Amino acid sequence: MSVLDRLILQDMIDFYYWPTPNGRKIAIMLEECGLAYNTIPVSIGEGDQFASDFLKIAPNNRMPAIVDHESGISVFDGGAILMYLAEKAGKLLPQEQSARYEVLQWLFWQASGLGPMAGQLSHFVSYTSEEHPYALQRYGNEYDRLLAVMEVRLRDRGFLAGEYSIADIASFPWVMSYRRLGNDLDKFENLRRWFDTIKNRPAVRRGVELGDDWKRDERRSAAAKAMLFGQNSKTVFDAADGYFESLVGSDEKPK
Ligand SMILES: N[C@@H](CCC(=O)N[C@@H](CS)C(=O)NCC(=O)O)C(=O)O
Repeated sequence: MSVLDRLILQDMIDFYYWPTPNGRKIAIMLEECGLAYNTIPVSIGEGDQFASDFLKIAPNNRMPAIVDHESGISVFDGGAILMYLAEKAGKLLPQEQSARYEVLQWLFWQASGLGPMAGQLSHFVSYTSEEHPYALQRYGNEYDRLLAVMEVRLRDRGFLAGEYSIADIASFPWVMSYRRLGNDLDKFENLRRWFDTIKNRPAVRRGVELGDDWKRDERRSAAAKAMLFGQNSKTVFDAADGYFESLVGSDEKPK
């Protein structure tokens, strides 16, 4: 590696990533901002999120997370990462206070509403073997309601906060999953326009494709399901004590 390559790497952003909707928000943002980044796969079905070095950056044992080697700052959780990158690049989050809060309220709406509700729906649609009609109805209705909130908002503007922003980038991957989540965009004419406009942005395409060829059914194996969906306080304490790392390279299965 040349000295120049080493200098470039030193200033790059390490991007801890796995190709899921939450990961893709940040892949899209990095591409939109044209920031140099080094992708570090966090194979969540294999337990990479419990590695002690990763937990120092992301104590919630969830990706995405970033480390910006230029500033020395690390950030976990999608909304905070989007704000950090927007401020670093001077893009997609206005400075002016009222425009900034237009964006931030929709960013927090995504982080506290659309993301968690679609995430729960996704769990019951794709990752359980038993029937859960109440959960499907509850989260399916809530996802449908949230799409309608976007539809009404987009009746008289192009994007959630007027101009294209981090609020749209945060929301896009969870709208992108609409078919798998049992919805369609037929009754959401303006949301469909918004979706098509964003989908066709070259940076969005590049972000969505990142890791597309990696192993995709990681959450469906029995071991992965046990790793991902049986977590409780013991998991967090075990991870903090290095238990998962002690399993690497051994035949022992997680308790
Ligand atoms: N609020 C977080 C959620 C991140 C999240 O839920 N990541 C999931 C994948 S989509 C994860 O890393 N799961 C690992 C695990 O469940 O142990 C964000 O938006 O960044």
